[in-house]
Amino acid sequence: MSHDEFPTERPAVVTCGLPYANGDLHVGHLRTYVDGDALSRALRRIGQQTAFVSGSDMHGTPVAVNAAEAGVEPREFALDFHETYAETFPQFNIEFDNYGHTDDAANVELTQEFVRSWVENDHVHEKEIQVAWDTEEDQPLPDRFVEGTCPYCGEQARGDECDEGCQRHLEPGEIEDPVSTITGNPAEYRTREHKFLRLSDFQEYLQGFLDRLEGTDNAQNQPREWIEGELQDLCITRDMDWGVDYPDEADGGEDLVLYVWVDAPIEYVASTRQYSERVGADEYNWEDVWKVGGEERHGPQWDDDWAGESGEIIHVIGRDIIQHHAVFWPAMLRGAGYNEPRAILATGFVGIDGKALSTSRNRAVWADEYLDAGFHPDLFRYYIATGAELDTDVDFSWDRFQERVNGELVGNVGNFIYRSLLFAERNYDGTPDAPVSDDVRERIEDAIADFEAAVRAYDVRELAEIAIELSNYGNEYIQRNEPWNLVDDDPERAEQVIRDCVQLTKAVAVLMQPVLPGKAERLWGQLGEQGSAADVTLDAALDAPPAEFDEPAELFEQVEDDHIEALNEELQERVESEAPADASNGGEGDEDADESDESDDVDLEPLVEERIGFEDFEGVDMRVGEVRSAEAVEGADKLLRLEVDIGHEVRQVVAGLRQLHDAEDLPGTRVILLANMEKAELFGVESDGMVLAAGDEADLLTTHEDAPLGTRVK
Ligand code: B3M
Ligand code: ZN
Repeated sequence: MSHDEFPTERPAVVTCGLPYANGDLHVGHLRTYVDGDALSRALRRIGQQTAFVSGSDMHGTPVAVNAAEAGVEPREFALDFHETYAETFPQFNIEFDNYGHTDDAANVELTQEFVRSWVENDHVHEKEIQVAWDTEEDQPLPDRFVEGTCPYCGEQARGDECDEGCQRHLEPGEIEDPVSTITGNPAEYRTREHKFLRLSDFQEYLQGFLDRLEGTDNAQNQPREWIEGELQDLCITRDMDWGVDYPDEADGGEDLVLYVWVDAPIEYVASTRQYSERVGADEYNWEDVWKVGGEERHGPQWDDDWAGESGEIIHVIGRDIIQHHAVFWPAMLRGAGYNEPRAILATGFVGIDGKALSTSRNRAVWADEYLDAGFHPDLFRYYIATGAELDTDVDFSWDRFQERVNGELVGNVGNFIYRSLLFAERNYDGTPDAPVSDDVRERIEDAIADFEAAVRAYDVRELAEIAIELSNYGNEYIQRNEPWNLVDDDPERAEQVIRDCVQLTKAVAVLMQPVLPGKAERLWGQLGEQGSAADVTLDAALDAPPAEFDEPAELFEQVEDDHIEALNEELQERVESEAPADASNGGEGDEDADESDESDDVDLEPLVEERIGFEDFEGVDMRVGEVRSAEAVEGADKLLRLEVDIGHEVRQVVAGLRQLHDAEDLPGTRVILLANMEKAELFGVESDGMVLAAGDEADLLTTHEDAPLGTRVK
């Protein structure tokens, strides 16, 4: 079965991944919200009833760890950030219909209801598992309180996620060589009883779900691999105080809270419900979106009757949390008789000046910093929305920002609009009384059709570019027709040309609104339109503009060189002031917004005390090699696939170097390869050996003379 084309008869909800309320927002966070906001506005524009919701993620160790570091109670700590976020988003014209948080009563109650449903439907069971424990502090170490080695790829990982390596979710007890992040001591594993959601109950269902799922390819394809084998149970409880209590009625578990990834996505539902309750179910009914109509169905098969009964759920998330949204979440919904997501859009990360954004290195552009610089929020929105395909990384640099604003917004759109409206106002006091030419009408109709197609394809970049292309056409049109030369010689023709230009301007306003809502509103006013540009649908692009309007002002301002120089210097100084040996944070920075940036000391790993014999060392076969080729591993933002020549043969190796080395620079580099490493498979690619590198920056080991390829290292 396939989904109906937008706009459908049923309401839609667009949600954005909930930011952990644990640190300042930066441009990396903002990407998801800009895309989500633009998409929800665009859906409304094509006539789809749409709510746009999110909220702050208040629970879990991401908040608890940082609150403890700050010496503040988690609730107080998280609420503070929640309030800041709620104020910051609108300053970027990111306007949620509801922005809640996971610790409010609405979400706590709904979460407990979900869990009770799973228990009633027999999807929950109890199991004894090994839980990491800090013996010095005598406390359990859930999730981010423990770090160690990922059992799947061997990279350094957090207790519940392999954030530096293969990006897998890790279950409690899985991480190897666990170390407490509280004391730095090796952690011990102790037996504890926990609750599990039996994901294997949903295995078959999930296969079908992924076939139906729309959105970005990564969200559909990556999970296929994860659900190939039998699905592991999901541990839904933690030994912590901070979180939503495991519901008492659901037998036992009194001292347990729910895993943060249980109550977090449920906030999507709770937030929609809050919106619905505020505006009234007649205007927007959350149950029409989230609940499956008729009696509950829990069979493993998708039931075609479901189609048409529930609304359209669209999740916009960072691409590091696909597994949670495309595997765990649909199972959670299904297990409680709720509707499933129609689409998941997993956005790429934001880099800074060609490198990964890293808050611990202060290589970040902060939301406040952008706003303090005095730039209009729409400029950032435009840059981010059009900087790359939605699922691909975007690099942010102030230089490129200036170039794009000045070239595309000031030079193209601003120029066309200003010329057209000024000419119209000076000569006709507004829109001249002439019909729109067929060519221009058709060009606008095409733009409308393209816009609809882009929304249906969830292509935010494309839908942002349609207005720009139309304005480009407008510039060429005005240039070609030279109305300034026609006013005296052929006044009728001049009127016609300017009428076309004003119509094109109006169409640009209508089409650019999802990405540039503030600027569209202002342009709406300049056109003498009544009401808000946010309230019209696409047809307005072809409606006649008002006969009269005032003299326009420039819509966009040039970004000046000295401004950009100052911002570049500031960023440079900040990055340099950070100790280079500080821990790296990977690319997304979504959850590490406040990792310590105080430490100036090089954090050396302690020496291993246990000595090994020469025979042990002899068992390690290290060879001189040379990289022949390097390319990204699809779907893994940290991994490169290398071909390394080691004299005897060329080995294929998967290495976590992607964020740290440019793939183009690697061919020709001499490296040391651990040749008798066990083979492993990462993201479906076999790795036959391991390239040796030092530290978090993956400083590659090499030789300094010209030992032939394949020489053994001893
Ligand atoms: N709070 C942030 C992240 O992992 C996390 C998202 C929850 S979405 C339900 O990006
Ligand atoms: Zn891993």
